Amino acid sequence: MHPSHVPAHRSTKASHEIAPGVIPSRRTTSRRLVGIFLAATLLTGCQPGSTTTAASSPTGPAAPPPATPTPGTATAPGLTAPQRLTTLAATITAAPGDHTTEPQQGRPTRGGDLSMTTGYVFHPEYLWHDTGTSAGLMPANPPAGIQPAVHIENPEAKRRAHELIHVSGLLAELTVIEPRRATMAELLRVHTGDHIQHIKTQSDLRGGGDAGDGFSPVGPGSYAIARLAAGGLIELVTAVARGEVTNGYALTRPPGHHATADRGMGFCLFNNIAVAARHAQAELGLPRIAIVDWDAHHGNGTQSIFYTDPSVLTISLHQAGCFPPDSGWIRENGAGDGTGYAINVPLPPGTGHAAYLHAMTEIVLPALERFAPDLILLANGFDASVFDPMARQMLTADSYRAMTRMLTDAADRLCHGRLVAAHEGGYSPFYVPYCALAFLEELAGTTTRVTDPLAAVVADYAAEPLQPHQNAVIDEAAQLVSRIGAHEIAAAP
Ligand code: 3YP
Ligand code: ZN
Repeated sequence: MHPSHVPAHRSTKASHEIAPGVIPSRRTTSRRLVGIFLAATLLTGCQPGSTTTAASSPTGPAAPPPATPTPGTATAPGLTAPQRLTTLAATITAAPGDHTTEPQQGRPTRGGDLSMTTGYVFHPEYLWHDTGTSAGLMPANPPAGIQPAVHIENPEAKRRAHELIHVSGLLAELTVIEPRRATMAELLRVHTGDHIQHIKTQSDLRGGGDAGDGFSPVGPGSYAIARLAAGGLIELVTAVARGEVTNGYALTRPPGHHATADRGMGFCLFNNIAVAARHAQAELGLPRIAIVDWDAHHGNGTQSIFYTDPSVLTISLHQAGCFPPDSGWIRENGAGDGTGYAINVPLPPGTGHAAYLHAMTEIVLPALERFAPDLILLANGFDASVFDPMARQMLTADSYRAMTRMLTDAADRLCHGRLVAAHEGGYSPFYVPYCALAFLEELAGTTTRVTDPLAAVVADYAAEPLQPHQNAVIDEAAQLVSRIGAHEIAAAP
């Protein structure tokens, strides 16, 4: 991990507090990283450079990093490119298996707080939600030349994320929580009876149907699976409310944040987070709920469900104008009693690490402080990553780690650590797993021996400094923080 990817006020506690006699997990990987770093240089033609160099010099990075190259690989100027690649491949596979399920004894969790536990919800049925074929997302239509392909919202990224969570050894440190199906009464707290019936009807069709907008496939039986997704989040929030776990992550499908009260859209059937929020308010004694949404797309469904409700603060960071069209602008700030309780940060395409951290610091954290939630819910999309095909943002696994730390710190300060994340978007099968692992490691306050294999490749992307046009949006949205609560104060007799 590049040191600059960790906010200044913290460190990766587990990496420097390793008990005597325990092999530091980072050391074995750092040697391999050097090799990967140099391979990236070789493959892309980019010059490696420290983040600070890249960020401060308009002419680009100059000096190579101060790392010591592995003898025989990097410093082999006499070798041809194919020879260097072969040598590199040998380096990165030098220690097979040392990153898998060996227990790492003596690793502290959450600053040594052993009472802190992280819940995890997953179920194979989530992978059985069948989105079928399409032209990525447009319905396939061979006569019209629209060639069928695997739908972009398919199980692969999520299956691989779950497998990495297992193989890394992290799963063994989590409290696994079994999902159940949300009941009709629970869904009705958020959705209309007509919408629920529509999903059921579509789900009963032999070939499946659509949730509402023509982009949101309902596979055969997906009604039951969508209820298992919403119910999984309900079970997780319940465990957090009861203090059985401190925080948690529900790696669910189908996603939820675009679904409105009466319509599915953007691959979403039921709004899982909204259903969990209403359950927490109605049954768990958690009246004030903040929903942070860092999926690359606007959390329009969640926003619309709570738009006039001051008991639920929604904050969405997303790529401006990406999806839904014409949605998620700064001027959408809540209405009626909910005025001030919807916050949007429409970030320009190309926004990366520095700007997202700045938005977290300038908007999300102060908004949370001001709102003082009893529970923080997170619509956790990994489609703002640099490798995602459905958006054009530039986050890395370490960006998600750093942003997660900011949220766990806020949750610790404000609401006994209660932070519950629901999986949303994220479509890179090869990168989502590393983002999810970094996120979940940070949530659990630990690290595994598995590190982002692409970290060196993306180090320079992530080093992109905060740019003026990004800063302008963040500055403007930051003005909204003081509007939280201002409406009631103005309306008071
Ligand atoms: C839904 C249809 C076109 C864009 C797509 C976005 C899905 C998503 O990841 N939302 O968060
Ligand atoms: Zn998304």
